[in-house]
Amino acid sequence: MVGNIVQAELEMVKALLSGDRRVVVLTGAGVSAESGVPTFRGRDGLWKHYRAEDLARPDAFAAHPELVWEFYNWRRRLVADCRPNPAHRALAAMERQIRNFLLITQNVDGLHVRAGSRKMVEMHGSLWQVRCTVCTHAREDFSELPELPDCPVCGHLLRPGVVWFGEPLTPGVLKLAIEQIGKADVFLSVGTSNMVQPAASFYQLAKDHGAVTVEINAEPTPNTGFMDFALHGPAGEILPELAA
Ligand code: BV8
Ligand code: ZN
Repeated sequence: MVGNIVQAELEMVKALLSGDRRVVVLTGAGVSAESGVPTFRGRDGLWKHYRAEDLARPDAFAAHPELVWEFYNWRRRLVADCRPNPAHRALAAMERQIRNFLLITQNVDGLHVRAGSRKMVEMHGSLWQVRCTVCTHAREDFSELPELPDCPVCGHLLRPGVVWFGEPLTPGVLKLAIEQIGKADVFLSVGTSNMVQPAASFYQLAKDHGAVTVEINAEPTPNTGFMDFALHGPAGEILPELAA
């Protein structure tokens, strides 16, 4: 029993994750909450009196590059001290147990990789990526970067290697997500408020294809009513029950 979730529901969802079914999992910030990473829209907010949506934007970076970089450097330092939690580890275990498995994460904290997930896509990029605002220079960089770094190739400003609001997703990433979700037998949405597009509409792609849809979240979201199962509680407690 997890919280007030009916054991029978847990067992039914667990049974779906066996055999040769194609499973796609979408995760959001709620999966990292138990690692101490602040969510976007939760009570703890993300940073002082700013909303992430006001800083995670190209126009904010163009107007105040140092301020936006401070926001990302602060998050890099915060996340560097966080550890994957049982939710991340359960998803890495699922990947080993289920032959046809793909994890699509909205998160940029890199905790799924650190937990051992490999069959995955970071659809919004990563805090640990930096790329040039002008040339094609891009790199993974785990070092302390207190100042906004310059490009070692062309000297222009670097930027965080994430997808900002108002920016398109990397075409290949979106194509892979749509392809794989369109073939899924089971679609799990875990730890996301389903407020950000296109991720918030992925469940519909799965449903249209006849997949069974499952929401695992601390609280209901706008998609809850459309899902076949809704398991509300901490991902760090529910996912290990499904991966056991
Ligand atoms: C796009 C990287 C099109 C940055 C992120 C005007 C112009 C253009 C586009 C738009 C527009 N108006 C709206 C849009 C679409 C826009 C959008 O959706 N806006 C929203 C705010 C309305 N989307 C975009 O702009 C996307 N691009 O549409 O491109 C296009 C095409 C061509 C040309 C130009 C444009 C790009 C969106 C990507 C934005 N970048 N991140 C950064 O991180 O700094 S999104 C950001 O939000 C994070 O990645 C985060 O993951 C994501 C979603 O949030 P959640 O993960 O759901 O987190 P949240 O806090 O909301 O919820 C957490 C949940 O967990 C809660 O429900 C909570 O209850 C639960 N929870 C908490 N603890 C637990 C738990 N659950 C389980 N266990 C727990 N312990
Ligand atoms: Zn450059």
